[in-house]
Amino acid sequence: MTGRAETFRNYINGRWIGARSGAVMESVNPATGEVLGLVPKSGPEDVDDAVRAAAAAFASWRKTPAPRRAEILFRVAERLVTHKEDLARLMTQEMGKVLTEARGDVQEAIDMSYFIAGEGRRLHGYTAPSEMPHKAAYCVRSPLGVVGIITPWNFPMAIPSWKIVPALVCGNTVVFKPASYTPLVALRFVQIFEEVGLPPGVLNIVTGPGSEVGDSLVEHPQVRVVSFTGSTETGLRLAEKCARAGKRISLEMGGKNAAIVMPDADLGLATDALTWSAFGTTGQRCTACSRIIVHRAVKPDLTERLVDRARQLRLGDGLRSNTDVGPVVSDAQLERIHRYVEIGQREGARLLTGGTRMREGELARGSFYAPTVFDGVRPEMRIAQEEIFGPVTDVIEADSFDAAVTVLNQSRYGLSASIFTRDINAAMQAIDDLDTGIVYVNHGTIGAEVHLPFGGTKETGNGHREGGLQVLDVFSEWKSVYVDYSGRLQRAQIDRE
Ligand code: UN1
Repeated sequence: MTGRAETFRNYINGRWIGARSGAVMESVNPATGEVLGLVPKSGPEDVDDAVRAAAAAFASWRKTPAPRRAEILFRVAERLVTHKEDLARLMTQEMGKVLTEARGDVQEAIDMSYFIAGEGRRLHGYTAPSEMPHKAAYCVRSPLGVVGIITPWNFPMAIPSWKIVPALVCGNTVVFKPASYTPLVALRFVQIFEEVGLPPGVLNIVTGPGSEVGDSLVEHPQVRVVSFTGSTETGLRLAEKCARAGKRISLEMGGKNAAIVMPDADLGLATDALTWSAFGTTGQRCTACSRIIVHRAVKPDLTERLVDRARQLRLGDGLRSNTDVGPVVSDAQLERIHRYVEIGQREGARLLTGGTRMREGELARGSFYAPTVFDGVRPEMRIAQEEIFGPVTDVIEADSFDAAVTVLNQSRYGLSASIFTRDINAAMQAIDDLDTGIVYVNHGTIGAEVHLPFGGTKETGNGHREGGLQVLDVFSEWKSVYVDYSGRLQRAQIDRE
């Protein structure tokens, strides 16, 4: 995309239309500062149009047999395969992750679409024997209605797919509000559903600021369920609104993920995995490893290896094949990350490498931050407690397995955890005792697969899961069915003879 920026539109009721106000906002490449496109800066009136369209489309979509709904979703998967490369390139341009990772993000949406489309022929309930003769009892999943979906910019296609595809297979209709940093990928994703023949109104997208579009979507009386991924602060605020209206909300929020490295670990493997977990996606994953809890016996060795690797990482435009780490998503994020680094230094942590905005040469055009490693971090420091969402990781020393587990669990969050050890007993005890939704053994904290439940404990979530079959519970309601074919009144719990 060069020259004059193209103007894009919302997709509402099967039509591409601008915001009613006519307002637009920019999507900017964080590696170059180039404006990639203009998208609607929508408001509550556009949300209302979209929700009404979705509510109207629900009447026939819920009655479309689930295997037929799934056929459309299989076609989405196929089309994503065909367009994987151009989608990945757009993603790299729009939010900065390197091209290999952007391909992985699209692949995750492909995996999710195939996986969940398969559920169109299952969506299993169960049958149960009744207490009464000549009476059938079983349960089925029913859709809820209009689902409001609010997603972040760090996985601009994977995370929307985790929500949109299961919502649709269950028979709901959707209004999707993507992150303001990544509207173009989101619009292109929605266009793919249009191209494969999803009926008008079933999936709608409205771009615009969270405070306007997100809030009015959550508050809209015709929205029955909300699925949100983003910060804990915003998530809990939206949850309050939902609680007042008696709506279901599935929250996927912050993380402060940690890995434990025991003295018997394969340190080469741990270095590879932790470099990837801390600095992959420029540290902007909710599963990123931002605390490395290492046993005293191997701390000098592991720290030296990590620092060495962090220094070798090449920063640059993610479209270049020799780039290891792309920019962070914006200058605002860059400044936030740097503030945390200053906080860490004030708290007495030792900066081993990084800690600087990168402004030499071509990097001056974008939002680049040097991969950063802190040593001498104490578990209660703010840099060890608060989510930084950037290429910054802390080394924390522990002198035993028990101490390491205690430090790992000493967090308000509980998304992903990992342990490096060759001792099967230590690994299994960690699996028992780590209070997180995801545990890895001899692997970093990132890289969850779509067919297992994804989510976290404590302030990371509110008990729901994405991915796995568990996601179907977010987007469906159970209906229990009793069919009495005895021809007489049979009172449950009472007529026992
Ligand atoms: C996120 O960081 O918000 O497990 C999602 C992973 C990826 C998804 C991360 N599959 O790291």
